[in-house]
Amino acid sequence: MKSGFVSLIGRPNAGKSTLLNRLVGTKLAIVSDKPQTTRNRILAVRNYPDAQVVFLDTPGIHRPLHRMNVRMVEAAIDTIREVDILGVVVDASEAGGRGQQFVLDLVRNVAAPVFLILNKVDLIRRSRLLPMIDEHGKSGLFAEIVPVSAATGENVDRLERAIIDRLPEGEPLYPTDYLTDQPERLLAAEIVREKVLQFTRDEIPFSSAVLVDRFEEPETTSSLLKLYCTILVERESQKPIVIGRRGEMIKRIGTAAREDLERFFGTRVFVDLRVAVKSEWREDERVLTDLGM
Ligand SMILES: Nc1nc2c(ncn2[C@@H]2O[C@H](COP(=O)(O)OP(=O)(O)O)[C@@H](O)[C@H]2O)c(=O)[nH]1
Ligand SMILES: [Mg+2]
Repeated sequence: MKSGFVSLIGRPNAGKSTLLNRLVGTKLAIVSDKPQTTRNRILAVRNYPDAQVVFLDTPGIHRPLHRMNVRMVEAAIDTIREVDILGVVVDASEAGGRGQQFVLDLVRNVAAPVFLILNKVDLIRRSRLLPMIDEHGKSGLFAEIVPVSAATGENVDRLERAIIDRLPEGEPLYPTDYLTDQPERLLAAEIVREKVLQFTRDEIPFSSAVLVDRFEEPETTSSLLKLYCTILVERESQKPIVIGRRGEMIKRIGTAAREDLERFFGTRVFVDLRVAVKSEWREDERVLTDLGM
């Protein structure tokens, strides 16, 4: 039996959360086409016949401009020295710039084997892949270089096998029915936030957060799970954007969230959303702690 921790780190939008969800077969981490979607480290366990792998999804590594972002980047970097294998996820369809170089420099002196995961290969021509693998191979930084598509699942099985090969021998670290360290109320808030990111544009994705005011589990199998949330925004002018004309936007967010929540929890769900303005919440330690950061 093998077991160990594997962290997925990288630039924002590389596809770390999509890959985590693919690896554990459940949507635990929300995904969007906006950078900085993931704000917490998310632990998720996958059991194989001969191994237990504990995957860590992390916020993208970027230059932090707010206290919130400092915590996000720290959460990612803190995993580097705690894991048995480090997975650096790179968007292979984009040219690597200084941000990517910063991430590669971070893993230079790591004792654990470092895997380079070239993601989004569904977006590039095959002929571009080999030179890319060659190039990164020359750096001597990586124990393995594995091209995958987290979106289609292509080659993810090869990545899993390579990970298990390199894990230390060991008994499972978590009970086999343990999936994630994310509390249900936080998972619920994240689903609401995903819909905010999906339907709103411009500054809202970066300056909004979702606080759970109440999370009531159904008392009987036929009753409703009830979720009461406040969507925080930073400025008065952002409130009407989230609410929408005649409340259309907030209704759309609530309906889409409810559908996902019902699928996730396997029960009927009632969602109540409010919008509140709290300026500079991204600098407020108490709010950040309430958000599980
Ligand atoms: N085409 C394609 N898109 C992907 C792939 N993996 C992730 N994405 C998309 O890239 C965006 C960022 O993904 P996400 O998992 O949130 O990235 P993260 O910030 O690294 O966690 C989303 O729009 C995903 O749907 C992939 O393998 N192929
Ligand atoms: Mg993410």
